[in-house]
Amino acid sequence: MKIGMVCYPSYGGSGVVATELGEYLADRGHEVHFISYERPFRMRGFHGNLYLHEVEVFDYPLFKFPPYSIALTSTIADVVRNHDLDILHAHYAIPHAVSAYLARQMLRDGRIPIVTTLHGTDITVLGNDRQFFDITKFCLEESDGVTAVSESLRQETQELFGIGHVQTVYNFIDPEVYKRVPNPCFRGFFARPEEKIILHISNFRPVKRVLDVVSIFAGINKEVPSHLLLIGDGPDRLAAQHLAQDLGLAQRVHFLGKQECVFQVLSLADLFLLPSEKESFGLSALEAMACEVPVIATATGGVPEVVLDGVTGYLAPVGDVQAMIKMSVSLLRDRQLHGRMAIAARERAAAEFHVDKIVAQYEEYYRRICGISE
Ligand code: GMT
Repeated sequence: MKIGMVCYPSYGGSGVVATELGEYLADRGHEVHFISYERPFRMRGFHGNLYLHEVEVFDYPLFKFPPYSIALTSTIADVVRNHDLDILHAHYAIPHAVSAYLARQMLRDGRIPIVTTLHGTDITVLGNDRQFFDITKFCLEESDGVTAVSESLRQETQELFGIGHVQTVYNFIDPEVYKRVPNPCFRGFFARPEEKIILHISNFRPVKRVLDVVSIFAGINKEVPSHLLLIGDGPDRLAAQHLAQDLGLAQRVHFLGKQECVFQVLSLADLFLLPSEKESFGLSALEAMACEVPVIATATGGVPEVVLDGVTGYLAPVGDVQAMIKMSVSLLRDRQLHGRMAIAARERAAAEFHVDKIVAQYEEYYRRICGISE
């Protein structure tokens, strides 16, 4: 099939999922056209089946706000026309599903099917906002297919918008890429052999509760000498840095910024923290599990569908820092329990969220939406 993949290119779950999905579909013989405002950051090198169409926004002194959604719409329409696409797959409702719908309206010669994949905050934050509610509902109703990355998000979407045709397709992992590759030399940069390494990865938005990450770490470190590595960047980074300094932990909290080979850092970690306010899936937790890192997270959104409480990590109520400290300390102190959870995490990630299984589900979904029988 010829597939148009409309996505954010930046550091963040929806862009990562869209990019990796496009690449695996290309490996399986599909022609995939990424449409985005720049090269998706996780995009690999050259591939004969992969194309990138960068959206250029015309700037003009009259525009206080450059009209990105309009530029995106005309780029989508051009790509559909020039490459004879079979289907458009919009990741994240705003503005991608809206622009896909508008592009289809512009193309009078056909009715290209649109699949919209909801990733979380497009529904839980933007969709809940009065300004975006009606347009989100409209473009979901106009999409031929809508998928959600967890059962929890599917239910929330259906309850919020009253639409029936939402299918859960989980996020995925390639266990050949995400696997534990121990590197004592790298580990030695951050911690002595007897110290533990705690990891957090996110875009440091308030919804991730990065300050809780630092507070949980402070509690862990009192009991079990450790270091905290933080990957990513975003609005709460400065506040987290200040909190670490105020708690006297500046030498133990390491802000590594955005990193590409995340599995290398995951391979150093003993524990992964994800104390988010909301989390429709928790891709970073899945990546950690695949690298044999048990997860301490909040029981919010789709996280309990990924992290099995007491099996691949522990779950606590949002904001319950003390509970997360207690769970972390008891796990880090019990070598056998930690080993069992690490293996269970890897097994669950590789079995339930294997890239081959999930990409096949998307292919099947595309065929159904396009009315193609096998
Ligand atoms: O909100 C973010 O953290 C980024 C967002 C995105 O779309 O880039 O992530 C969401 O999508 C990811 C991929 O499907 C999910 O793993 C994250 O759980 C989800 N984030 C939230 O729901 C907060």
